[in-house]
Amino acid sequence: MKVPAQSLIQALINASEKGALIARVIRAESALLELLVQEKKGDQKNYRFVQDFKTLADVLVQETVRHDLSEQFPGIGENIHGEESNKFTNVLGESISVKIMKDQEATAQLLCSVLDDNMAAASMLARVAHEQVMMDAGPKLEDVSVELDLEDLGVWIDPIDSTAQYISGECGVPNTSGLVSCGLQCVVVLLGVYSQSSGLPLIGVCNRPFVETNGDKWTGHLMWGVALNDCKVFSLPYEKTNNNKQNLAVLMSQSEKTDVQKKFRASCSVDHVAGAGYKLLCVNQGLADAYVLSKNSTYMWDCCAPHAILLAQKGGVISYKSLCDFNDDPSSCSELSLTHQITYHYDNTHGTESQKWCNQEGIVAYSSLEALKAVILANRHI
Ligand code: 2IP
Ligand code: CA
Repeated sequence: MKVPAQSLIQALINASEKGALIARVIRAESALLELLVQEKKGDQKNYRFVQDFKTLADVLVQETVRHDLSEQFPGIGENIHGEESNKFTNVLGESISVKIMKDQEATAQLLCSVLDDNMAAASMLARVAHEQVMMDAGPKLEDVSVELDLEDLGVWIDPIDSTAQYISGECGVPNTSGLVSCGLQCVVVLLGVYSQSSGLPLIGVCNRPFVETNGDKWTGHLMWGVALNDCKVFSLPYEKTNNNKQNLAVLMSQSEKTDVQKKFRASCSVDHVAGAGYKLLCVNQGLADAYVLSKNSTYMWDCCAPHAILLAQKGGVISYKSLCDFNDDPSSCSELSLTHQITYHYDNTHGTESQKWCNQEGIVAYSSLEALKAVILANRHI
């Protein structure tokens, strides 16, 4: 069945905004947040963290998106993959699958059993999950006139990227380039649509629930993009905001290998900010030219949405390995960009459950071919 890309983008935007609302409501009630945090166990553990958290916020956002998209696009639900499993174990040791029920009352009842009979909290969450949310996509949406084959679509959701920042709840401070190194501002709800046949990302919606605060309430910001054959559209006019930097502005994880950091520092300005999604989004927004990660610590749900926006901007995401393997003249990197984009449809079957879906060979996100060329040169620096 063919569906207009315009209506799918609008539905994704609305769903991401509902996710952002849930994230804000839970954060506003700190006692509730503490109540909701459960430690990840076994296979679901992201090995880099001593403690990793699975929050009800994550699961609730993911299941709300699944529910809302499925209502409008029947059948898409089976092809929606999220970072989280929707299974929760309550204090009585009962295993409960969190899902959005047919009405608010039924959802509240279900959540109540996860929340140790705290009906007040359950009702509050159920109310937001069933709210009608409509968000303006901006004038660029009218430029999207293509249709999509619904059966070919898959969706990756990262309900709350930068979970650690979300839980610690600090308010970060932007530096002079506009980058926020840590804090709630690094949290992003990521919804990415890809083609099951090509594996390439098609649509991305990145919603930051916490951008500005008056000390009491937070407001957010959203960016979307679509890259479908000749239809390449994104929500913001692309303004390169790091013009004051003479060197290539590269983002890296705090935990990036020291030799890789050293190599890039020799010719680039290197910054650390939290969150894989936020780092990618900073490249989308022109706050950085590239994000380089040599390790396998990002996942498909982290990258799919901002990757689609980068493709709309004529940038992209390739693996760090393919960057290192590229021996040709850097000015011919358009071929590399054309043939080596990261794809989202195959798992790494040998890994544990969470390692299956990681970007095994690292990633390099770049805002343009010129940025990719500069990254290739910087990476060759001895
Ligand atoms: C994490 C989160 C981390 C990131 C890691 C992601 O996702 O974005 O911040 O590490 O790669 O998988 P780093 O900040 O070092 O780049 P989540 O918070 O959803 O587990
Ligand atoms: Ca993540």
